[in-house]
Amino acid sequence: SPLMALLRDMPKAELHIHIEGSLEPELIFALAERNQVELPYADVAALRRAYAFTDLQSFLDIYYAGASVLLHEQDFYDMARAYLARAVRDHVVRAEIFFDPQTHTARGVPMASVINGLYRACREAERDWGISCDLILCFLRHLSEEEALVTLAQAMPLRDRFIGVGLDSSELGHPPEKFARVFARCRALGLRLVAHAGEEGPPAYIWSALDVLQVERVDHGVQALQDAALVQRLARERIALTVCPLSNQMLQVFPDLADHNLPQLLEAGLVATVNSDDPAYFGGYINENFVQLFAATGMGARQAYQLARNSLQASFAGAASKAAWM
Ligand code: ES4
Ligand code: ZN
Repeated sequence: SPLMALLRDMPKAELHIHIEGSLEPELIFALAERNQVELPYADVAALRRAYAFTDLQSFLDIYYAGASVLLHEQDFYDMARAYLARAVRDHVVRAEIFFDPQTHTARGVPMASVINGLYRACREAERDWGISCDLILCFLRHLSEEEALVTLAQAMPLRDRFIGVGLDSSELGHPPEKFARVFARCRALGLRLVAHAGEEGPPAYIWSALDVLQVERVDHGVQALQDAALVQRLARERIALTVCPLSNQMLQVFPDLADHNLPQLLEAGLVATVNSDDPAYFGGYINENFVQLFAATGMGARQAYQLARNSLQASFAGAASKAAWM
């Protein structure tokens, strides 16, 4: 239909993609073979059968197991190259890519292998396909702030190879304020700041991401609608929410896409965007998120244009790039 063609073809930015969540089962098994890593699954089909999630933690356990095959700079390059090729097909003109260094440094992988592999894939994709991309380093919130500070120090020799920092992993019990000092240091370093908040967690976590961490965007943020004063704050300050519909469905935040609150977020005047989160695990890349969300909720062309415009506007690309896209 014309609407589905519009959703697929319109230029868009992807602002919420965990690169380790783009690892397809076939690539997981290929890298396991190449690196002689033993997996607790017999084959691709057995791994896929394990993708039956009940909440965020049940997903994270399998996501960290999948990432265990990444050892060398070339592995990180291959993963990011595959994602960026896929994003170009979905008419993504700008990608801001999360990575989880602590998942890898904890297994003895050097920080430089992680960042250099991802960085080379970004520069080559810009050269080969014209997509604009940058990296955002995420701290794992189930670990301590001291461990986040060590991670930041390890990344400092490569400071020019990522544009910002984020906060991800298990939300409940790990509020943003646990990371106040490390985010203050990142802010002083001129890094852009984002954090996951209000995925499973309460509106209070979104407030502290804004007030304590001073983030510029909120990842997920769908629980904001429970707090009218928070909605007013997000709308007034034009703080973008990077919403991930298929992720929310798979992790039972909105078990039925028809009940997703993205239409209400837009109606409330919020700068909502559509993103894929972990596309290899949640059943689709960014265009699949758009198509399934619109099919389920009955939104139309007006909302499609609004979401594409929001994504480009909320990106950390330079003003000249944004002007060229919009
Ligand atoms: C994640 Cl869906 C989600 N939530 C929090 N942290 C994550 N890391 C990767 N995917
Ligand atoms: Zn996420």
